[in-house]
Amino acid sequence: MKFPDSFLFGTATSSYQIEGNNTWSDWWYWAEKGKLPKAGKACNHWELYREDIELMASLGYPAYRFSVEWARIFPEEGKLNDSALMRYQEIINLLNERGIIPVLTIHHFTLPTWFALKGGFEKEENLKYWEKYIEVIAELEGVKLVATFNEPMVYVVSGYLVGMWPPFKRNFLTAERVAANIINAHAIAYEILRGKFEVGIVKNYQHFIPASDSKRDMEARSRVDYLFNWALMNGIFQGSYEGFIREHKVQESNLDFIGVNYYNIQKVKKSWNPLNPFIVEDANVSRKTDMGWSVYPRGIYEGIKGFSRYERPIYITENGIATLDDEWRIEFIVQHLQYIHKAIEEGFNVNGYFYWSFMDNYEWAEGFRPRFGLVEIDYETLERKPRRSAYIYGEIAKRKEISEGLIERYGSR
Ligand code: IFM
Repeated sequence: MKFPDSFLFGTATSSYQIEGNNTWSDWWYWAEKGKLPKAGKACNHWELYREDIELMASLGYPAYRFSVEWARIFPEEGKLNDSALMRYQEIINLLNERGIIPVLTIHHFTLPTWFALKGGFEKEENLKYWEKYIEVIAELEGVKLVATFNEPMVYVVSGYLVGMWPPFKRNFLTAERVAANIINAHAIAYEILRGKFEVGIVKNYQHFIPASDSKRDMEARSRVDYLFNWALMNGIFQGSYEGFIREHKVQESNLDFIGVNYYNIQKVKKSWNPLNPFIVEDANVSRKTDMGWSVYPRGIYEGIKGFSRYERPIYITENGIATLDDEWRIEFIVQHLQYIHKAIEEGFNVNGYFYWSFMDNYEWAEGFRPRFGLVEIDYETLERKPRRSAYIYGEIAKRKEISEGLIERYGSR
């Protein structure tokens, strides 16, 4: 099963999840208050980045998606930390020197605490701070693909609708205002960065099925699918965002590529509670991962089909599994790649695949328990130990091909 020569195989991480000691970030602030697990040194990547890039190169991964931490670059309002910016430039340079294509994400869930305390993306007037940050990002050299936001709807839903993540709010109107401001923030970034980089967004695709074949549940599925998967994307292209309750006028802009993150399948049920009209839960179609998620490889193909409506190059910017059963990880990778291959064969414009994650890391409100990594981290010693899946994925990435033996053993038929 051969992939095109230009297809990018890589791995993904994000700054807060691996760097350690991001003391100026809002997640750190809330962890200190006891509302979140502490990230502490995480994988100590901020100090061990050279070794990590070396390991990545030795495993044969040709691309790497990572994020920069706004709070490191601007630890205080108006105060640029040049040395942090230079460190990110050094990381990009090292990746290029080792033949690894860097893909950069500008916002991956965390904020500088000072910005969060001003109301973050709840307030349109705060976008002036975002603009300053983007002007600094524009100085980076040696990157082609830049994503403005990672999984904006996950950010909105987790932080403003179900209240599990900072700032722990549960309010439909606030949530949709944040989504609208993120669309505006994307537009600001697109305007400043276009031409220099290929500028896209990374959107989580959630595969939803109805909890039953009743009309109520089928309609609920369509509505949730629209609100979660497509409304924000449409907002970017159309200048009008349909929120949970209201329509918002937003700044129309563009995307040079679309990053799609895909993990699992969920079912949607209509509830009788008008304040909480939809029940969304695990679809229960497979053994559960350590995140409590069901695996459904065909969903990645459905996601690609869905996002192809925007007629932009697609990259699978995340796909992965939290498990200690590394054989299952290999099966997961092979089966999802089979469906990506099918999409490419059918003519869909898919250009890359990034496994989440290069190494075990801080999984947000779940702390360090879930293990998504190709590389295991011993959090006591911070030793990196590649799992078997790390080598197998390296072989796939180097050859841009899944061997018959792998398909025979792990593939779906
Ligand atoms: O760890 C996260 C990542 O930060 C965003 N996408 C999903 C991953 C697994 O939950």
